[in-house]
Formats: sequence, C-alpha cells, structure tokens
Amino acid sequence: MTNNKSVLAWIEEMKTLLSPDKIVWIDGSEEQLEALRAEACASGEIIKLNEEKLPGCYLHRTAVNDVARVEDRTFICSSKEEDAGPTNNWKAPDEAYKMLFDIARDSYKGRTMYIIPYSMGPIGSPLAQIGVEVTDSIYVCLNMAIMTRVGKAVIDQLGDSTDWVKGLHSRCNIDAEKRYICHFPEDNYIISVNSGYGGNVLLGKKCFALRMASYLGKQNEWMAEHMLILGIENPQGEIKYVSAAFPSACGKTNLAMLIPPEGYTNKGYKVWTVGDDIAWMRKGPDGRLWAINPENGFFGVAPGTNVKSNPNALESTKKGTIFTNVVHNLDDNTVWWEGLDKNPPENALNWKGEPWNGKTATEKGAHPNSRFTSPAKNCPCISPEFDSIKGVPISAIIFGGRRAQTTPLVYQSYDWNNGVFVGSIMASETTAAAIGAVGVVRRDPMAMLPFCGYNMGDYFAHWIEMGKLLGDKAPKIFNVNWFRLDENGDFIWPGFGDNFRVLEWIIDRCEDKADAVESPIGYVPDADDINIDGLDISKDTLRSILAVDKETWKKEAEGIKEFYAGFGDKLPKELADSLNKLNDRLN
Ligand code: GTP
Ligand code: SPV
Ligand code: MN
Repeated sequence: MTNNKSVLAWIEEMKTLLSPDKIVWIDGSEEQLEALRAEACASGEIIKLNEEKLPGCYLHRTAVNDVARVEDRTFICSSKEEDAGPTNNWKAPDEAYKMLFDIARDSYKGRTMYIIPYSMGPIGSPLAQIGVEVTDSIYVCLNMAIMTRVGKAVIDQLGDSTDWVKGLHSRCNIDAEKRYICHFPEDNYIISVNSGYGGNVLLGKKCFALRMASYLGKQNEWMAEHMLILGIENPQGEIKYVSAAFPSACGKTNLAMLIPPEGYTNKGYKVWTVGDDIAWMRKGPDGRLWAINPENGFFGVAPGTNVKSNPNALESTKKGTIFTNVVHNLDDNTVWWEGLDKNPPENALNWKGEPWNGKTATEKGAHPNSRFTSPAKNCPCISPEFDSIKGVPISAIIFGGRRAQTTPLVYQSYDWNNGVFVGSIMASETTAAAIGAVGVVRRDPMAMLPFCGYNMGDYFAHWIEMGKLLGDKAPKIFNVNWFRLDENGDFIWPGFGDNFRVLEWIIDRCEDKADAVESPIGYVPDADDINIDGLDISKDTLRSILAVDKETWKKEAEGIKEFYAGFGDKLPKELADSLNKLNDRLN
C-alpha cells in the first residue's frame, strides 16, 4: 500500500504490540467496504436494513455501558501538566503510554488489524491533515469511510512525509473501568482503548480534528473549532458564510441544514451546508478567514430528527447510512427513534436489542445519544463548495448554548476581543452526548470544553492573536440562544427553520443594514429588527427573549469571575478587561 517509512515502522510496532491474526489495509474501494459489511453482518456486528426502504443502510448497537463520550476518562498527555490546563484531565506521557500499551498488548489476538489511512479535509487541500488509525472494529472502518476520506488516495497524497497523526484504537473487552481516550499532542499520537462508541473511536473526529488540531492550529496560525459552517444565499444569488459553535446536542446539525420559512424561500433565500460539527479556519490570501469542514459525513443525533425539524438531515439518512442505538422496527426491518413521528412501531427492539412495543413502552426505545452516520453527499442542501480545497470565507462567527434563562435570543459583541469574551463565557446545559448528568448548566467556552487539546487560557490567547492577524477583515461575532423556556417549561422561540430570522439579522449587521440597541452585554436587536411575519409569537414575547436583565447578569458576571480565576495568569488581559467593562456597564 505504501513505502512511507514512518508509517511502515509504526505499523510494525503495532503488530508486535497487538498481535493481530491478520492485517488489512483499507484501500477505500467499494468492493472492500462491501466485503467488510458482509463480514460484519455475518458476525452480528451490524444488521442489514430493508434494502428497498433504506438502501445500503445498517444498524449497530454498542455495549450498554458504551453509549457516549467519556469526558472523565479523556486525557491530554502533554509533558507539562500546565500545558493541559485547568479544564483538561492530564496524565504524564510516559506513564500513560505504559498504562495504555499494557492494556492493549495482545488485544488483537484472534482479530484482524485494520489500517485506515484517512484525510481530514479534501485530499490535497492546504488545510487538510492526514492520519492513520489502526482498529480491530469493522464498525469503525465503515464509519471512518463515511466520515472521512479514506484509502489509497490518502496514502499516496502523504508520500514519504512524516507529517501525520497516529491513532491506535482497540476495543479490548469494552471494560468501562479500563476505558481511556488519550491524546499526546507533542507526539501526534492518539490512543483509545475499551470503547466502541463514535466520538471515542472515530479518531479523525473529536480526537484529531479538534483536540490534536487545536494544538496544531495554535502553532501555525489557524483554528480548529467545534463549529458548523453554512452558506446563506440571498435572492440576488450572493452567498455569505457563517460558522457557529454550540455544545454537543445543542443544534449545530439542525442549523447547518435549515430550510428558511416559506416567506423567505418564496423570495429565493436558501441555506447551503458546508459542515455540521467541525471547522478548520485559516487566514486566506485576501486577508479574510477561510473555513473548511474536515469531515466527509454527518454523525448526527437521531432523536428529534424528523421531516419538520430537519428534513435535509432525515433525507441524508435514507441511503448508505449506519444507525447506532436506535429502535429496530421488526415489521419492515427499518429504524425508528423518539421524535421521528407519532407512530412508534409495536413489534420492535429497543436500542439494547430487547423486545419493545412503542405503543405501551414506558422507557425510550432509542438511546438519547443514538446517532446516524451519513455521507455528506446525501444531503440535499450540501454546498457546491463542500469539496473546495480553499474553503469558504466566513462573515460571522456565532456562539450559542442551551440556556433556559439569562442569555437573549441573539446579541452581537462590541468587537473581536469582546467577541472572544462572549465565546469564553458560554454556558450551556449538559446533554446526553457525554456520560454524566444531563441538564446541568456548566461553562463551555466556545463549545470546546471537552475538545481543547491544550491549556484553555492559551487557547483564549490564540483567539486574541487571530483577531490581530485578521484585523478589520475579522468576522463579526454573535451569540444566540434558541432555548429560553417559559414558566411552563416550554421553548419560547420556535427555533429550527425559524432561526433563519435571526441569521438574517446577523448577516444584515455584518453589512451595516440592520439596527441594534446597545445593552450591557453587546448589541441587541430591537423587537422590530427581527422579522416575525407568519410566526405565532407576539412582539412582547419576542421583546422578553431579547431583554438583558441587569440583576441576572450581575450574578452571571460573578460566575464568570470565579470561572476565570481558574486560569490564573494564563487568562489574557483582554478578557479580564472585557469582564471589568461588563461590570462597569451593569453598575
Ligand atoms: P452534536 O452532534 O452532539 O455536536 O450535536 P449538534 O450540536 O449537531 O445538535 P443537533 O442539531 O443534533 O440538535 C440536538 C438536539 O437539539 C435535537 O434534539 C434537536 O431537536 C434540538 N434542537 C436543535 N435546534 C433546535 C432549536 O432551534 N430549538 C429547539 N428547541 N431545539 C433544537
Ligand atoms: C459531540 O458529542 O459533539 C458529537 C458526537 O459530535 S461525538 O462524535 O460522539 O463526539
Ligand atoms: Mn459535536
């Protein structure tokens, strides 16, 4: 497959360590993938679904103790603890390597070692990066073949370069007590043991494209962010691109694929999806910030996806898709999840594979973090720029979280540095995307808390530096919150496609075409500045979710101060200044 000495030497090491029975290089060919699917069907690892209704689609169930990312078992193994910073778990590299190699030793006995060369980003893009993952899981191979560009073309692109990221994955015994997801940013090395769940084992995704890449970006003036990328086309055919960072299960896939309300589509507005989870961004030759989506597919949250909330995502799952931990409808060999429709199957298996009747069940059938893995090409609104090697220019960066109170529907930062402040103070209710309590508000700066590969104080400083580098060509920075609740616990803002109304204000602000009022936290639209034509929401209600309550924000500012204290002298002065100014405006 390759003559690359650095790759071959590492594969030899892996062979000696893991003792596989057999070795298979993933070449990216359809014949090989089809043979792997057949093998995994025969062993029960995946189940072939109804070929008429869901061509090329499969169902997989993970172990019941292995259904989400494990943040408390995720480590940044930098040589100095300080370089992991106060928000990451840290292990000393020597100790971590020893522990992980001891766990993984001989774990491929009786199994096959699959070697997956993959590219994050279009092959040959100056923004793309290459990795090689070894795994003992066909499920991982099949998912990586959807989520990334894999195979011969990638290894040919690498040539004899040593610039690639090593990824060792071993399922071992799926022992939760010995599950570790470890990153060695200084060695370009990722090791994941005892898991078979997406974010823990598709090493190109969170491990490489965010944790490793954020570290690489810091050194080379680029940014790796937990952001969707979308293009907004106006009736004149002009397209403006924005990127948006929301924490896991807080609406990136939904926003990335939204269909504008009828009044807008009739006029000719349209949204194009470039990415739904990760953005790599670099200053382009014209001085603007350009972004690519390093992924090649969507690993999306299934529950809540339906023909009304996200028809484009649903359509993307209709062929060539792997479903993980959803309901298996035995009547027609299809899948179902909560929020798909009001017609749950009666003759079905739940995500654990137990008999389940949707009409009488008291427990959910699909796991709240059940997922679909779909090729990006399936998406009806995939951007024509999806494969562009230079990416797309970003006009606005949007931060957002899940906040029942406090944060208004939308506001704009005063300037770049204040925008970095806005991103750094993000807080959101936790979701099922990671193991742990759900619904607890926690600080999640730039939606990167679980994904920053180095000291978050240095990461803030990198954002400040990027602002200096971009100067007056820097994107404008905004914050949104679709999740304000009323006294009955219902969402006040309709969300989904109607979020386009907020995007319109954002784009208009970038072009100096929309008004705003100054508030202590930034520029907020007046209720007249957001178009609510055709919506079942009153001006007063809109006003209530645009309001910035000083007393609430004074408490918020105290929380920020406490959070910032954790960064010690790593906290950039610009952010401390922003907090002081916020306090001045509040008092
Ligand atoms: P990850 O893949 O984990 O990074 O998640 P994500 O950020 O892509 O989140 P996704 O778009 O999959 O949405 C997660 C959940 O939020 C789903 O249950 C959606 O139905 C819900 N959601 C998304 N957008 C909105 C919105 O505008 N309003 C409300 N109320 N819910 C939303
Ligand atoms: C997330 O949790 O943000 C995801 C899913 O996108 S995972 O790949 O598991 O990280
Ligand atoms: Mn995500």
